[in-house]
Amino acid sequence: ATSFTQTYASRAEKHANQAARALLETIERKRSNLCVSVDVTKQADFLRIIDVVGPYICLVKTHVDVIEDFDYSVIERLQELSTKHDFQIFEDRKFADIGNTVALQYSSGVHKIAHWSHLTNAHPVPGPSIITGLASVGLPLGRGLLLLAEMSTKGSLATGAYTEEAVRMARASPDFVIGFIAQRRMDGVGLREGESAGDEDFLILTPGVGLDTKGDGMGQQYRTPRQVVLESGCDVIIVGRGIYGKDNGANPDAVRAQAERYREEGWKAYQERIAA
Ligand code: BMP
Repeated sequence: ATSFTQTYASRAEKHANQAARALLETIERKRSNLCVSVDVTKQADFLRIIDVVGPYICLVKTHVDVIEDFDYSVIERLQELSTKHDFQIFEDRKFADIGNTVALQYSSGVHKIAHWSHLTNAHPVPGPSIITGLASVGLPLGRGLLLLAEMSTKGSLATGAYTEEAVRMARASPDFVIGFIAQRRMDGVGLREGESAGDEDFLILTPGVGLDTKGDGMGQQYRTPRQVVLESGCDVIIVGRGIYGKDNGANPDAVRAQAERYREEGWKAYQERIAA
């Protein structure tokens, strides 16, 4: 069986990277392949939303640089919530510079991402040295990296040969690169003649997920959990505004209801997939 029909639990057993294993185990334990993306600008909104959705998710995705009243105590609260509700953390930093610079951006500055974020991601545009730079910081801490192989936005340039090169870059660093931000399964993509996929198992985390709208008027494109998990073979659905709405999650009951709804849809699609 390919990873398409394998359970999260059986994939966890085989994964060499600690962060990948932890995520897969969390998904299985909580029966949730839902990641919530909490893109709000106030600490209080950020922490309230996470506390409400915590029971229904495997992963919290952050953009900590948008928090206006950021200080390091937000991270400490986030870590407490991660323990309380049993979820992993993914700072969606989208690194895109030379190895030396990304190593500094990952380890240092105000946010010290590597110290608290189990997963982070990078654009493959600089080439393999971006992985070397990030791995020098992240590997000793047991972290995992996702490469942006595709994007959800209209007119994305991350297609075709670019996507294939991203997968080749990942294949060359299996200890640290655990998968992709992408819109579909990537097993075997970009293999050259005579190469085989072996037992590679990339995790696919997929943004651009929404049940009620097709887009946001700024290029975002939404697909349903069923399209993403069952039809495209992705592993984790990433949902932001579909869960916390237009009012920064002011109504906790509404946020909870949406989190339950997306969790349910994502899990149903997975169960159908492994039964295929
Ligand atoms: P929303 O569900 O509200 O559209 O949010 C999607 C989130 O996923 C945002 O945080 C965005 O930065 C991120 N994202 C995306 O939408 N498409 C991509 O291709 C890659 C992303 O990281």
